[in-house]
Amino acid sequence: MPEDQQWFTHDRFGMFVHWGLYSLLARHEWVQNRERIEPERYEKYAERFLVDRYDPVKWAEAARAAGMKYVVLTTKHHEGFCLWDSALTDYKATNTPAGRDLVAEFVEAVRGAGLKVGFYHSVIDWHHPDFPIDDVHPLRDHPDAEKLNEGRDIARYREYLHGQVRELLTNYGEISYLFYDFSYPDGRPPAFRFPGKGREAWGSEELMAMTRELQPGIIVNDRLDIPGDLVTPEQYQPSGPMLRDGEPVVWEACQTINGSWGYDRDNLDAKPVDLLIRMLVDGVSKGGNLLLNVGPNGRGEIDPPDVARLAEIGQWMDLHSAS
Ligand code: FUL
Repeated sequence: MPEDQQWFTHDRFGMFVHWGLYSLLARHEWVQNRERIEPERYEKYAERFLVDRYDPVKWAEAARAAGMKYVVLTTKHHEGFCLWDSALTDYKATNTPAGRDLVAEFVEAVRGAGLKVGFYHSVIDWHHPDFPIDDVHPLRDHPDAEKLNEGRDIARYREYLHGQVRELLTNYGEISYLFYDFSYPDGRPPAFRFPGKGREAWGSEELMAMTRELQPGIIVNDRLDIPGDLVTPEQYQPSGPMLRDGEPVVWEACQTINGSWGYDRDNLDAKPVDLLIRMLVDGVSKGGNLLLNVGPNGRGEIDPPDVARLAEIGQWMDLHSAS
């Protein structure tokens, strides 16, 4: 890895934060898709986005207490809602009762805690009127789906995507890490079978070049349908060092505490803390990082049991650290 990226394999442990309108619905970040909620109906949740318990200083404290060194926030998930004050859409936190740029506050808090700042950004967008309706779009079974799809122009969406990334990488100082994301629920290779998906649709080469130009030294993942700086096994622990063309490659497992990335109120599947610690140790022993997720609730608070889990991980880290 180039020198300015070496912090990543040294630090090894980061916090992933999935937070958006889906957190209000409190049952998985894919809820709009799973329940086929039409954008006009779904966007009404924005009127309830009060974030009265949002205190990113507490998030950063919880990360630091666990021994994590970087924090990665969903600036926009597949639902399309933006946590920052984008000039390119009205579908954003500033137009909700929250009334402010939540990414700006996040960046300040994380940096203030001495941690590195990372962004997650979805290249899929179920709200944008130019994003194609495919068979994993919430409108897939709409009686007029075909008609609604007419005139959707992926070039316009691509311009929006690039413009928003430009905002995120220009207006918030140094950003150390970027997790671009697409995915399909059944694990099939991303539907490059759909027009409007994949490297051409997203202008991946250009997007990657812009990312590096705006933030030299940034670490970018591999989900633009072109290689990145690392590979991102999701919700599984690789059985050994990961290879690309026979050569070891930088990798980071992203893992949930309970199987859901977004806040899932009734979920009782939290992994025990000793398992979370084993996952970290196991990954590090095989040359990987762990990006462990929390899903704050719709009011902006990380569930107290998760905060306690993170503190317990931190106790283990303290006990076993060399200095
Ligand atoms: C996936 C997404 O579809 C999930 O919702 C989550 O964000 C995970 C980290 O990446 O591909």
